[in-house]
Amino acid sequence: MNDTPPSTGKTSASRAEREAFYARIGADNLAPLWEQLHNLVTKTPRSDCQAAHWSYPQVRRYIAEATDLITAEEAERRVLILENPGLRGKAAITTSLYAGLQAILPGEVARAHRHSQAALRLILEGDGAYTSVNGEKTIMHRGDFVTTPSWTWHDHGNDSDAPMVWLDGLDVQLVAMLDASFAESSTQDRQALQRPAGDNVLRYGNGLVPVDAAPAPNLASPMFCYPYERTLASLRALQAADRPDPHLGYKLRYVDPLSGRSPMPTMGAYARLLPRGHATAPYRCSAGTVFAVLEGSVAVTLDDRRFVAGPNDVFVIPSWATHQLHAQDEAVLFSFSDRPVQEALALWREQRD
Ligand code: GTQ
Repeated sequence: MNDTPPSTGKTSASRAEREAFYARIGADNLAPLWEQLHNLVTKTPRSDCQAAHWSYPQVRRYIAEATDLITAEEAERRVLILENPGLRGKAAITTSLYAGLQAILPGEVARAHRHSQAALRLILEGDGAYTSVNGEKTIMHRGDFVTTPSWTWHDHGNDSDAPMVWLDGLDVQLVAMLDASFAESSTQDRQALQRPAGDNVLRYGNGLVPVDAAPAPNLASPMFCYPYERTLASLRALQAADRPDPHLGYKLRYVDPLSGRSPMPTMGAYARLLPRGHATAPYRCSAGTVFAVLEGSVAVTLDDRRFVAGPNDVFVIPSWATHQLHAQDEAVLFSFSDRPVQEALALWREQRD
């Protein structure tokens, strides 16, 4: 803690003298680095973020209560925030990211707005509700990955006959840290549509793009829906032809078809398949990561705890926490993290034991 500068031969001052000095300079908005250097520049990441697990059946009961308590219209977004137990009160699931479970009932609308925070959705329950993004509707099905990039108008609605629930992931804490939050409400509940539903998938998602398509100023993929059936087919192709990576199983990243980069600059999203019985070797990386289970179940083992996550459960692994995943049945997992930010800034690290 107390790293005294090299001695010049003078007697060190007493603790009391130093404390008195700190108090005097404190009044002038100064502080001694040597009292906290090793807390600022740590050997490895030291996070308040903890590993945590939310059981879907349990949270689903609270969601049902929430839908009785408040309408989507009153709430604007009817969401239960997944609060990391080490970061309570901050609406954070990791140090940089927010996650929540959003519910929308048949006939409800979550009105149009836009904000500088980027959002992603992973559909967990229901079939046929929509999100509209910048003038285009996408009809959502379980397992679909949908993005609403920074400053895009978006509204949600449910014209199906069953509740829809999805996982929201936003870069709220990252944007807050940068003091770069801007938001605007639309005067319309539902934004005007300019293209047929699903246009983006056909226009950009078939290994073709319009000849003059150029990257958007918000660095976001023009494809904003990644249908689950395609994700599963890609995972199955890997499984049929390759051996699983010992640390990762079969793992894919979602990409912007124009740039090959992550669909949004601040969050990366990933899909992976773990064959039945597959146990990953110990792994850690510097991006705290949020997982959702789409198929099967996985036992998650960390240094100090173990839990089993089943369908639609969400769990979070903090930065630099060594973990292993053991697929009890064949498992398909979705995950997201701030990895693209760390990579862009040359900060991202991983360790494979
Ligand atoms: O759907 O636009 O969970 O703006 C938090 C903030 C969802 C959304 C959240 C949001 C949204």
